Amino acid sequence: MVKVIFSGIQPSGIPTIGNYLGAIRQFVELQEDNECYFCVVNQHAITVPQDPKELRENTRSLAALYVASGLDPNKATLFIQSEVPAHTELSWLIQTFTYMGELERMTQFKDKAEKQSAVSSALFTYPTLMAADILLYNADIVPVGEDQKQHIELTRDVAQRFNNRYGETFVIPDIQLPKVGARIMSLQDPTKKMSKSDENQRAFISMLDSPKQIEKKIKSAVTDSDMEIRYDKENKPGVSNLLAIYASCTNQTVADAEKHFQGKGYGDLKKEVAEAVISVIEPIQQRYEKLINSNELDDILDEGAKKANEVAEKTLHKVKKKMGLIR
Ligand code: ATP
Ligand code: LTN
Repeated sequence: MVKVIFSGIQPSGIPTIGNYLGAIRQFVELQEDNECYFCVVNQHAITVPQDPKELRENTRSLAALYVASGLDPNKATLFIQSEVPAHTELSWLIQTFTYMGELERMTQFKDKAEKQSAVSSALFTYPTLMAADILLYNADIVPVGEDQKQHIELTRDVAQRFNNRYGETFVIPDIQLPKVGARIMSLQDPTKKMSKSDENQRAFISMLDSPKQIEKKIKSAVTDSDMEIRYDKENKPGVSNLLAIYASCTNQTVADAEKHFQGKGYGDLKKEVAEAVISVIEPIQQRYEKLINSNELDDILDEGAKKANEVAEKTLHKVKKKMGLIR
């Protein structure tokens, strides 16, 4: 049966290989047999300060990377969140039945708030915008990395609450995690997830890094002082992360990757991980270069926004009617 799929990535930087392996690659598979919506969630990015020029560029880059990674505008709807006003409007409505206590428990909020000198109220209500994104399209499935589990659970809770209060309206979405690559860790602190907004450039591999930069960053990745290549996240987080990246890039299990490196040293491991990453990323970069300044990209995004607006408007109208907001 055809399922409705929704997911989004923030243009808070250039996507990392974590975003690719944990999210975009699944999107490409899912578009084949499902009704898919993939969004550049720029209004999520502004929950922390952004430079307008950079935000505009990163938004375009992310859209181009979606297409360069294999998302096909004939199969999936690709669009920019701020071009579909229903998202922010539904977010407000959802806030009226989301509790402070629920939002206070969100670990992403706590992590991000800690890093800000001033915390915006939008960072706090962020999960209600995410719920709106998902619920507007009646999504059955939300493919995301493990870090987003709590937000999806909250989305389910508030959707269920609305349905109980106002009658069946929202589809209750399920999360879908990737088998390998659900959580790629920082190269500099392998107990933290790899993040495109990390201040330390060496902590992440961006999808637009050159092969030289990739080699350098992996070479300087934190490992440990013993010499054994073994998957053990507790005691060997750095080596385990490199194994997970290798396994994910070469489409094998972590156990197979472990076997492959038996008897080899950290130098070999790093060299092969870099090669594996480069061979995944290079063809994407070639397509990206052709797209980034093209009118084709604008046409794809215009068409995507048009389709998304049609679906989103319908759901929003239904919700407003049930809440007594339509004259
Ligand atoms: P930011 O640095 O701004 O917090 P981010 O790099 O963490 O951003 P998001 O835009 O929040 O990325 O996430 C986009 C998608 O990529 C989500 O589905 C998320 O789960 C997935 N993702 C992000 N980082 C990783 C990672 N290190 N490993 C696997 N998946 C990831
Ligand atoms: N919160 C997510 C990004 C995001 C998202 C969404 C993912 C915003 N809206 C809707 C899936 C569905 C993040 O920080 N990774």
